[in-house]
Amino acid sequence: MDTQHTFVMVKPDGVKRGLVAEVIGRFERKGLTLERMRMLIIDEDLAGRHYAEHTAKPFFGELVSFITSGPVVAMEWSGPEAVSIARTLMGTTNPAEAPPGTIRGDFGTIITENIVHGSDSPASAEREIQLFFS
Ligand code: 3AN
Repeated sequence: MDTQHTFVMVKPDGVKRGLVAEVIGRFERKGLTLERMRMLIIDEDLAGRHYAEHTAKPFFGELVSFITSGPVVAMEWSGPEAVSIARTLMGTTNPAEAPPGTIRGDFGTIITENIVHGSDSPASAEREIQLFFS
C-alpha cells in the first residue's frame, strides 16, 4: 500500500477546549505518522485560499470569521490510506450526526465548530500542505 500524506488541522474551538493532545493522540494510536506541525493564527487571505471551494456558499463568511478567530494547529500526517483514515477518525462534517468514537462525534455539537479539518482527497492534501508548510 502506497504511503499517502494528508493535512489535518485542529480548529480554534479544538485549541480553546484543550483538545490538541486528544486529536494528536488518536492519530498516533491509529498508526499514522506526524510529519510536520505548526501553530498559527490564520489571516483572512490564507482563510480565503484554504476555503476557496466554499467562496460562493452562504456560510463562507461564518467559516472565515471562525477559522481566523484564534490559534489553530496545522499538521501533516502520513501513512497507508492516510487521507481516508483521517476522515474516518474525524467523523462526518456535522458533529450532531457523527458517530460516537469519532472526534466530531465525541466532542462536537454544531457544524461550524467541528474541532478538526482533514483533507478530502490526495489532491486537496497536496494543495493544503503547500499552503501551510511553504
Ligand atoms: P469537511 O470539513 O468535513 O471536509 P466541508 O469541506 O464540506 O466539510 O466544509 C468545510 C467546513 O465548512 C466544515 N468543516 C464546517 O466547519 C463548515 N460547514 C460545512 N457546511 C456548513 C454549513 N451548512 N453551515 C455552516 N458551516 C458549514
